[in-house]
Amino acid sequence: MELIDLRSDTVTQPTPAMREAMAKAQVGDDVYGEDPTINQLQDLAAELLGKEAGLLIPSGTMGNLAAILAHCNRGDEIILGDVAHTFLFEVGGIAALGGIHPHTVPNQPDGTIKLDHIRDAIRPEDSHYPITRLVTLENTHNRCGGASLSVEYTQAVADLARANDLILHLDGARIFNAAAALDVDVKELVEPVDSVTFCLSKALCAPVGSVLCGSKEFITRAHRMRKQLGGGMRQAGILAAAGIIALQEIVPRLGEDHTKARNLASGLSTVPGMTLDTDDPPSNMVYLTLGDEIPLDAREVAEKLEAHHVRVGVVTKRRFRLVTHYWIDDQAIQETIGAFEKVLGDCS
Ligand code: TLP
Repeated sequence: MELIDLRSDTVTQPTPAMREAMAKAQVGDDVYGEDPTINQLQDLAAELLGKEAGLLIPSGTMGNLAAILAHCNRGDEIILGDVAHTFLFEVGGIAALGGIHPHTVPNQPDGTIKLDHIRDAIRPEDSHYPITRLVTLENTHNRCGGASLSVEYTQAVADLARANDLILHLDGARIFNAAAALDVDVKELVEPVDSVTFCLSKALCAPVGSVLCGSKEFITRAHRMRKQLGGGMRQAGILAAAGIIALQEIVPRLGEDHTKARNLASGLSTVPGMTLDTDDPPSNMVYLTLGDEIPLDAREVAEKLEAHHVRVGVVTKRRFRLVTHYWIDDQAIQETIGAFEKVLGDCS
């Protein structure tokens, strides 16, 4: 029996069309800018997002880091949410490698940051303070249940940033999920931001890669940062070929993953022994918490689910994250609900 892997959409394998395109990809030395498939992917990404230029980066973590390094000087401060991926899960790279000071402000449950909190975090001119340089947002917001930030909210943050001479960067690892969830053109969602990173290797099934987009002048600086971080690639057109298929064939179907997440949540909402954050998940993520009556912790429950061929993400001692994606079909959703019923039923 095949494993149903709901830990993340990062576990997605390349589709057969991707593998074929990878095998046939024309390649060149990208450090010389000579890989035609990478150039095609970068142009396509920039065009889809309505930005001047794009840059293929090995990962989302490196994309955010290269962007922030390209925008900031050592000792600068950036404002970001207290459960932002860049703050929680990027190994403190901005501080360790860039000397950049993170100033966290509370993320609201819908992934936003209150405008007043951003305003209050901006440092006045004073020799005691670091210089506030940039604000980052995350869309969809991973730790906030996969919530999408609207065009209006993003624009309001951009207006505030501009009025205070700040740059706005977007961790748009799952920006195409946000566009699908909100039913808007992705261009509109990213129009207000100065730079955006999105990932090809999450819900979009490509094996590797993220693309950073922004102005030509910014991408030239980010290109230098990518090289400095050791992220210059050579014949990576093999990877870009999968990325092109991701944008052409996987982006249009992301809504199906959201429907599957809603079906999963609706089935799980009737299972005793746990509480869902919401039974109407905003994109492809379902978060849930074990009830007090369950004597096992999340890791122990996860081990038992694995015996039923279901693998889930353990977030904390009592919390799980389940992410739907291309390789999860309706039957897998039903089997997952059945596995939870069995495991929690057996131990309550
Ligand atoms: N997120 C991963 C884990 O790191 C938690 C996941 O399974 O969701 N921004 C956001 C919003 C992300 O969710 C991730 C990956 C990244 C950036 C980093 O991307 P990679 O893994 O390519 O460095």
